[in-house]
Amino acid sequence: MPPTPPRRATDATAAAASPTEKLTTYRRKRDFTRTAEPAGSGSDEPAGSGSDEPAGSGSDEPAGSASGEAEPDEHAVTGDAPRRFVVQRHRATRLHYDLRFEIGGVLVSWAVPKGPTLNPDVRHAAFHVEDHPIEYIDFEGVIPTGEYGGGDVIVWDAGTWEPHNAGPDVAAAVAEGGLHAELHGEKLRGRFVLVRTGQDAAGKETWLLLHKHDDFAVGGWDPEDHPRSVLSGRTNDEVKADPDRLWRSDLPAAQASIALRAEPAEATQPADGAQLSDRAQPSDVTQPGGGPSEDELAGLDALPASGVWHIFGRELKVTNLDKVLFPGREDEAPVTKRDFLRYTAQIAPVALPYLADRPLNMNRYPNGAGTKGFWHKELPTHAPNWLPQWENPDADPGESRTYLVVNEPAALVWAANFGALEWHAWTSRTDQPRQPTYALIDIDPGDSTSWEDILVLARLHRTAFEHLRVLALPKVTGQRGIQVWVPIERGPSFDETRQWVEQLSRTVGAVVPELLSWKWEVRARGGKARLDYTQNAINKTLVAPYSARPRPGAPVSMPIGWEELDDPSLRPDGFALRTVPRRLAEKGDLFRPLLDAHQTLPPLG
Ligand SMILES: [Mn+2]
Repeated sequence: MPPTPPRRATDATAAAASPTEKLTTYRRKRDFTRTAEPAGSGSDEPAGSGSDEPAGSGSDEPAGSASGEAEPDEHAVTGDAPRRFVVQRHRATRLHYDLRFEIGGVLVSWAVPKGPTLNPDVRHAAFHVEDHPIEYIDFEGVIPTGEYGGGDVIVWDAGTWEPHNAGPDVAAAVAEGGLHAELHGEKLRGRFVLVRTGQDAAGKETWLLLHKHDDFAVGGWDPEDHPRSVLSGRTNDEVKADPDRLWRSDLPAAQASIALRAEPAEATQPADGAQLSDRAQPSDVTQPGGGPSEDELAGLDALPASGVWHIFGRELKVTNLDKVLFPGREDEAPVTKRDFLRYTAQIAPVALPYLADRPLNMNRYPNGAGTKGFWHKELPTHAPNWLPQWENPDADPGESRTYLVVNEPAALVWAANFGALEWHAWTSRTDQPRQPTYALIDIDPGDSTSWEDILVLARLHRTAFEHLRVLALPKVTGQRGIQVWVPIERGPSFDETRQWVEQLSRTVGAVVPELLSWKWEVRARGGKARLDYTQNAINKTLVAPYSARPRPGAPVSMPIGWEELDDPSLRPDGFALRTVPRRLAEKGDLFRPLLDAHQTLPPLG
């Protein structure tokens, strides 16, 4: 075995350090002056420049911020209750597993590229990385893309553990370069050994992780054969497609885990390991109030006409709050910008899965829905630095190049304050902009198309998709039409997708030729409806689910159930900003099944 390297200062003091002192490295790696690198993962990469620290320093730390400081974990202090451990499968620059032990009120951590295994015949390299705050123990979700260490994280295993060789001072054993741990997880059980072997070229401690030949050993066991989260049952792919949470390492640890969707209050921050797997499942979650807190909403109400709103962990400068953005409908009061921002914050966690990782085309009406709007795609240079954005590498000179990407709820609130009354996300994602993830059917009414005609066309599509056994879901547009959204696995081009939709539309349309025109120009259509397949193209969009429309009363483009086509009270503009929260509380997000679908479009006979 190579000689033991000199201990780093953090190790030498680890045994005696308080949780506050132990988190110093973690804090140093966060830069509070700008969007910091995530969750310390900048340095828990198994390879790379993890030991480089950004320029920010712990002195930027807001007072009393980390809860490891305010409320040291009771278990660690008393030593009575079981110690917890977690293994997070983290896809960042490289896939690795983060093995974290609760020791002294923090998570003492190793990054293991090949993962922990029950196989006693192999030894896997491990890299001792900085301690993480205890709040990270149940984090599952995404670390913002575009930042170092950005990626997706699942709670791959969790449970309790006991030290075996350490006596009362486990931190000292780690500092000495050896830890024997008896794990009681859902996947990992039995005796594991971590032993320090040296230092890599970057100065990072190298260790080996192995499983003893005990009753729990399983020859040939491979962690990659057991890919699902013990928290949610989901894979990294599934969490990435529809994350529940975002980790904002520039915030104090107690606030860093940002809910991206509404969830019951009891679902947050389990108090002990036993609750880790009791967390509410995403499907339980419908209440839009779980996004912004009461305090955050009250903060908006308390602002004068302009000011700084603290929302979703960001400071947003908001303006003209009392301006009317939407005239009232019938005898309702008009909708002010303050009302619109409140709605946006409430709906953002619900709408986020349909916007995330996609360029956003903003339909702006800075002077309100009664005026003429315009498309705005280029993110303005005055936009705050933390806004997620994407550079379109294929943009022609003079064409929009830098797009807003709504990867966190506050980004949508920013867009709303910017006057984006309508949100149109691309149907492709930024990493593969030429491959759509939805095929879209747009039942677009003409001047003489009645609502009954639209319903006839929508029901024909319902029948068609039933026959095809393809998952597709409708939404009303908030104006006069209905759209059908069809989730597809990436692969086919926009051209192929558009051809499929055209073929389907012409087949359906042949049943009711009297209702439809296939003419391109509106004037040539004779007032008839059109099945508009042409929006299946790069940078062409339909209005996003839950977006408002620029009409009196702020109607909303709302997902509906297929059976609602037979509800005589259904109207294409029947859901509006003031009624959507109640509807969501009753029905939930009816588009949610689209997010878990993995389907390809079948050949059409
Ligand atoms: Mn990691």
